[in-house]
Amino acid sequence: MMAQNTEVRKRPQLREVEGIPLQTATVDNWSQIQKFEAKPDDLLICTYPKSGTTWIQEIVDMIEQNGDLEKCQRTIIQHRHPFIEWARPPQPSGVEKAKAMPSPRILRTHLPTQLLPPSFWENNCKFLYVARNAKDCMVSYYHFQRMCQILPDPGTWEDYFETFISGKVCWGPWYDHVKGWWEIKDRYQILYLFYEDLKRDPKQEIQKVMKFMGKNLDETVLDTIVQETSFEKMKENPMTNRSTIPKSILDLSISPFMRKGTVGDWKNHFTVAQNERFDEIYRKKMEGTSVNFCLEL
Ligand code: PPS
Repeated sequence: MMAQNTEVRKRPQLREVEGIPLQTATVDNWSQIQKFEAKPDDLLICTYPKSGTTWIQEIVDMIEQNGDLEKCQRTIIQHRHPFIEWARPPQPSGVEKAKAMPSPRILRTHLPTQLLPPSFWENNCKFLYVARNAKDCMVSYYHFQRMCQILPDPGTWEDYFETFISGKVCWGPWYDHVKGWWEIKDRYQILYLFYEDLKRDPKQEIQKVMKFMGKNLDETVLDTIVQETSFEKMKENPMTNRSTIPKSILDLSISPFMRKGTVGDWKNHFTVAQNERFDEIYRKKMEGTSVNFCLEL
């Protein structure tokens, strides 16, 4: 019991920027992040947490490397595309890693539109956004926070349900994130994809990404990318499954990072009452937007 309490106390709390909870080191580094100098040929992968970031990163990298899996094995996925708001001193920050990277750069963020460094808009960069339905996101985020020692302890599923619906999770409310990127998608170079579409028809979605990146790959290369970026392959791949991360950061014995990779796992977690309550809140929060999500395949 004592040990459990100590563990809870060791977990960090979040701080806010413009009402959005973020990790303390990110907030401490905020002015450097806001001054980030984007370049016109940057491609920024944007996601709400647990929406398929790792998946789309591997897809983008495989496209970039023309389907050469060996080149994609050069380093773990987290090191391939600098995470611009990442800060964990004394390691180099995401901004510093991006600065050191040769162009054309592929970067990533979980930031909502209102917190993105302005130079991304000023340089009319390309944005690749992946959205996932809120219920599966919540479930995935819950299991992630159970095992991610550098985020707050999620408490019980019932506790976390309340935390998530009120948007008091790292990177803020899901609703505003997906709506924010959706509403500006026709004003900027934004390819807006859905996790559920990637599951249903990976080849078609990968083709969209390929075109967006200005690449043209053979059918056989595309087929290789579809195969190598499947959940099963990525779960076995030490470069994508987070197995090299120290237990003090990600405790994979609590929950694997590559957990289920399905659409509709929320049905194994939501009670009937939680589902009704969620749907009611969702209707209000998502009123007036045309973005639509698929909850089962
Ligand atoms: S993070 O921590 O925000 O970067 O996490 P993120 O990568 O965005 O999301 C993790 C979830 O995506 C699932 N995933 C996949 N699903 C299907 N196919 C592939 N290839 C794939 N790769 C990762 C991963 O399993 C997490 O979802 P859950 O529902 O927890 O399994």
